[in-house]
Amino acid sequence: TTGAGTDTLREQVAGVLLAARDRTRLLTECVTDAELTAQHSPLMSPLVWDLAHIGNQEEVWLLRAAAGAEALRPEIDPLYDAFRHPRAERPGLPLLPPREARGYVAEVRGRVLDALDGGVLRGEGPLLDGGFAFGMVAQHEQQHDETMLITHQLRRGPAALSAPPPPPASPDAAALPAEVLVPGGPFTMGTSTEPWALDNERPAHVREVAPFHLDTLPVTNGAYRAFVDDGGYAEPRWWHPDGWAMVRRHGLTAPLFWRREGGTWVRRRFGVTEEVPPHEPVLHVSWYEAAAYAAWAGRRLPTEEEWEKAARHDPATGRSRRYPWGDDDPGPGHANLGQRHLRPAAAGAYPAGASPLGVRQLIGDVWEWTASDFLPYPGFRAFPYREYSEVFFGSAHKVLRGGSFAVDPVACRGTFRNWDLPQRRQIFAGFRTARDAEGR
Ligand code: AVJ
Ligand code: FE
Repeated sequence: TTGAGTDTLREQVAGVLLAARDRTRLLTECVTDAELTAQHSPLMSPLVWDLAHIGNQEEVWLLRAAAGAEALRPEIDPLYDAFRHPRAERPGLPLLPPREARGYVAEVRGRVLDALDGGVLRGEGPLLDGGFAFGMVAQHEQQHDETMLITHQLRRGPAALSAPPPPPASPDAAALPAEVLVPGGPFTMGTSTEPWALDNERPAHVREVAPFHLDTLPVTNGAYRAFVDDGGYAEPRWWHPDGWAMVRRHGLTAPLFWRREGGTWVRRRFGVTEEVPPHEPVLHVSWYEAAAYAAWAGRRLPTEEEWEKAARHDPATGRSRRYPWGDDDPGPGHANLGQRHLRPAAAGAYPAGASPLGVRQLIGDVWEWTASDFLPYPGFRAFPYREYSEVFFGSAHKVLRGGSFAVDPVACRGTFRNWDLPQRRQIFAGFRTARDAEGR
């Protein structure tokens, strides 16, 4: 790379690392040390584990692998290896206490910035190409910042976080058609050119997609409530057998955090109780609940290729773009991302983020469950480690697309793939529905 090119890249890399750290500090400095080391849910790690794990991954990939430096704290690697200890067991480990964890992540970051000043980006190899390892580590930190925000949502007690409300639905939203027709035909799925795309988004390849209809907006609380009120949670015919077993086993009657109070549904949100807002996209539903709602509505979840075609295919040029609105990085007018607001915007917000066919809020607000299992694309190659994606491929995990209000732009693209178990409800997930087009 040329000198000028690396200077710009260095600034970009330093910028995304700093933004991630600002977010991490916000999430870990607003509670007491006791709350940092406590386990707020068996589904989650103590916040102090996420904190040191962020630093440990940065040490492994940026200091050791990219900069070729000697290990700083090799003895703590096993503690922060996500595959060695399930989340429920992490509070019992001899974790670094809050002060040491903060010192460790700061020490690693100082050395990473020194390596950047020392010209590490002028090195060669796939890890340094386009600053990939740095982009990957910034995304990793931001992904754990979303995980930590989920922990905050599960935490009991008074509010520790607050943010201004998102923008309202745009005035034209009420007149939008309920669904759009996405024409059939080939489109390019995945990417071979996005420099910080992760291994599971690669390579770009052509997929044939049959014509289908897709909801213009995410399914709202109000729409979902009609399913609840219609006895949806008491009617096995809408449910996948495993989903029905889950409903029965746990006595589910509504999304996670919903509670009946008098004649209304209320929910607790980051320490504050409020009425469930009818115009907001539904949140905290499992894949089973999303699929059951879709069946009740006479529809289905979109596949991930349908979702990506709706989000990226430009019918005017036939090209797949980076985002629904084009190739520009997400700005505050495009999408609700980055924990700027600690809730989804009403369905019908962000008209500037619409796709060419007029589909709204594909990016941001809520992760969207798709019908698809998490599988490799043809030509997939694990990089830089099998445990990022490859070990999760198979029928156990369902793909989510689009990103929630808790996702940072650095970890969000039209090609980005998230995945989780179909029973998970604590994640910031909702959905939209689809149906086959006639005569296909
Ligand atoms: C892509 C969100 C499923 O949190 O398990 C974090 C991201 N990988 N550390 C997860 C991840 C390693 C991953 N998800
Ligand atoms: Fe991780």
